[in-house]
Amino acid sequence: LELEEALTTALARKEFVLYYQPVHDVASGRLIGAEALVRWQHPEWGLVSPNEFIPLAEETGQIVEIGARVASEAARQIRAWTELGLEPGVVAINVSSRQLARGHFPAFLRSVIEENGIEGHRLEVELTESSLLALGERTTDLLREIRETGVQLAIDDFGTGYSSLSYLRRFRVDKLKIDRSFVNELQVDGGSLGIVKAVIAMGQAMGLQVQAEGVELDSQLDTLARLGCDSFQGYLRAAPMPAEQFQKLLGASQ
Ligand code: G
Ligand code: G
Ligand code: MN
Ligand code: NA
Repeated sequence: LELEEALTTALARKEFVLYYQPVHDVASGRLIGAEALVRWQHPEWGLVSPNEFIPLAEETGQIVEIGARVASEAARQIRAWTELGLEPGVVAINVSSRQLARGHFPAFLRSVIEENGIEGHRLEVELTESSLLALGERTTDLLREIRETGVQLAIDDFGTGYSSLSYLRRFRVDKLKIDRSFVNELQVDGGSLGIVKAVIAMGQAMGLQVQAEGVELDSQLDTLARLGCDSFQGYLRAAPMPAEQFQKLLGASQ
């Protein structure tokens, strides 16, 4: 209850900020975008990780308001960078099933895009396999309506949930993000190599982009390059960083 009240206060005081983790093209190494990750800048507790408050916010429903702030802020930032003559690429945001289930998420996205005057394809929405399943019958329509806004769709943590081939055919998405647990074990466990190989091959066969998460080692990146993975993020290149720092990277890369 205390944390719930603290989150309400945090919303009122606008204490949520976005960090950006750079996303790079595997083949060329070029910077092609970022994943926006929320943090809570608490006046006494300092920077609070989303792991500490997203689960509760999902339970209380506060995730809807937090998620709305995240989407608006990402769009505002894309606009600001574009106006500075920078090319931010595609910025991904994480969206919980509760956010999707409530109200009119596609219409909300559309208004965010229009109010900030950005192109829809500048934004990417990351959904997990479990949120897709949680929505049941409504998923197909919701995904179609999201794609109609021009926003790209990615399946986050791919491979950790119910990774079914039939839903990949049914639900049209643009990208699969290979969960970092598989990338992490690439060099130690033959099983993970097989999974990563299979996901990349499947993505290619279905015309989907494949992005690896949590790349920490050169050897992991080498393997991903050899297998034809499209893009990656991870500590090897950069951890999530404040907007100003990402802006410097954008400036330096162009
Ligand atoms: O950013 P970090 O590095 O600590 O993220 C921890 C977890 O919090 C991840 O699973 C990530 O998907 C989730 N997360 C980060 N930002 C958001 C957000 O804006 N909305 C939702 N729903 N989850 C987020
Ligand atoms: O669940 P999701 O994939 O949205 O969350 C991404 C999480 O992974 C964030 O907590 C982010 O800080 C973290 N992360 C990003 N790159 C790396 C990495 O190279 N190694 C590890 N261990 N975590 C990472
Ligand atoms: Mn994510
Ligand atoms: Na992930």
